[in-house]
Amino acid sequence: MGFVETEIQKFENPNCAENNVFYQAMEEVIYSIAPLLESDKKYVKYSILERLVVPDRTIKFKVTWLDDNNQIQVNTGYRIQYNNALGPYKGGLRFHPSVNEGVLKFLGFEQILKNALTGLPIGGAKGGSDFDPKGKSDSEIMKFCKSFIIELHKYIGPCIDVPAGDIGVGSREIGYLFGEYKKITSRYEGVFTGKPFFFGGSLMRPEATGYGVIYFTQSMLEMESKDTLEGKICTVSGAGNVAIHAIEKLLQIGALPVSCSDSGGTIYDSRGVDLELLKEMKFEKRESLEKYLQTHPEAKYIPIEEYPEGGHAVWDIPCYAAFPCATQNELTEIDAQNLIQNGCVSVTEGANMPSTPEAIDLLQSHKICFAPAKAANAGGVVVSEFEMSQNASMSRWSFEKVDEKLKSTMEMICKRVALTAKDYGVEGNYVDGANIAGFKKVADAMIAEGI
Ligand code: NDP
Ligand code: 2IT
Repeated sequence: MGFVETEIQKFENPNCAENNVFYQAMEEVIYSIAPLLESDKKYVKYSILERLVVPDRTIKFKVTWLDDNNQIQVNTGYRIQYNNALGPYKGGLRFHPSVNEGVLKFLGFEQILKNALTGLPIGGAKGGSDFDPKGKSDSEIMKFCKSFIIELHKYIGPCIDVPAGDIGVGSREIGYLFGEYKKITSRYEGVFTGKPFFFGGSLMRPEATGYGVIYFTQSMLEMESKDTLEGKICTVSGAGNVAIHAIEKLLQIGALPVSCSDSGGTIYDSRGVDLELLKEMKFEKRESLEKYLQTHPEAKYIPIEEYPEGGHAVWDIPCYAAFPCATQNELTEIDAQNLIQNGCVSVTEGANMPSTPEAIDLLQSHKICFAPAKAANAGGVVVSEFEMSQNASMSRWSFEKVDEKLKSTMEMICKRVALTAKDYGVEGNYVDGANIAGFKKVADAMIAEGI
């Protein structure tokens, strides 16, 4: 048995299916960092991997709330405080029926390395609930958020753990969470990021992840001597915060984003996605994408069940660059095959772990530029840290200042990842570069801090 297999075996528990996504994330990292662990024995000596894969603590709690029919509802809430070697625990909250401990462990583990790559003083965490916000009234969302924070407030604080948004959690939810935190603690402090601007949020936090994804891709294409995105057809999946702002930035730089998708299906609009309509449908009315056809009957809508199982319609559209921005494992080997056949040149992960390991292997073996999530979607947490800085110093930065700092940080991450890959003999492999660079940073801090 080789070194990597031995390491992986230490952590696997085949009896726990919930943990599959966590093992997927962990295995990728172990494969990537094997050359580092073999060349520098201090990481094995200090048992860094064993210490990194186990969260510092997992907080699990009951959330009871009253729906609009006066029925009591019960959900489960979680916060996984994974590692704070580099700074306070930091990471989003996800509200989605698929949330369980395994999903949050994968997201929290990825967040440690992502946050390390930014070079900013932030540790890694993730949290959320199996609560489904879909179809809930505003008052139900508020009641759920308030009940959630009544329990979670005990464990968070500006120097302890600073939650933010993720799937199902945007500025509306952060507003309700913050409002209740303030009531319980009487403290007006930067304990959440992604707050609405008028009470302490940073300008550009809503746009940050999507814009950062495009800044990263521009930088990667330049480093790999490929054509720019200008004038190129791009495909985007998802129709939430990340996808919509990636589409917005693509339009601003003169690219042609032709798709978006939600949990019901995919829109293909060959003349370019109607951004204003999309924002209205998703941010204001929270409607299904099917309704896009009412305004643009010439566009195509492909319901999820009409596409052959194992693949996704959005990756069957010919494009120069693809941007999976919805959820984990939404780009499979079949999808990768379609992208390659259609001449795709680059894939950038906007969502967390949207590509399966088989898809990544196939794309990389065909020399497609592949930007992994923990590097490419770090823009969100980068501007979250800018929000923490602004809150701590009671200052407000201009949109231009945040945008400029975001762009330069994404370029810095891209260069760091590419150079690390080169240093470890895997030039062009941004997955290995990101894993090694992120791991090294947090591991060196853990060694310096002792056990
Ligand atoms: P949103 O809730 O704003 O949007 C999520 C989008 O993905 C929606 O269009 C949703 O469809 C779709 N979606 C969610 N789950 C599924 C599913 N199982 N199948 C198909 N479609 C699905 O979330 P975000 O845009 O914030 O997050 C998207 C991804 O980006 C996630 O992986 C998240 O972890 C990651 N991310 C987010 C950051 C942020 O700052 N928000 C930062 C870094 C990464 P529907 O509308 O039908 O629910
Ligand atoms: O996955 C992520 O990086 C996020 N959801 C954002 C985390 C944050 O703290 O802004």
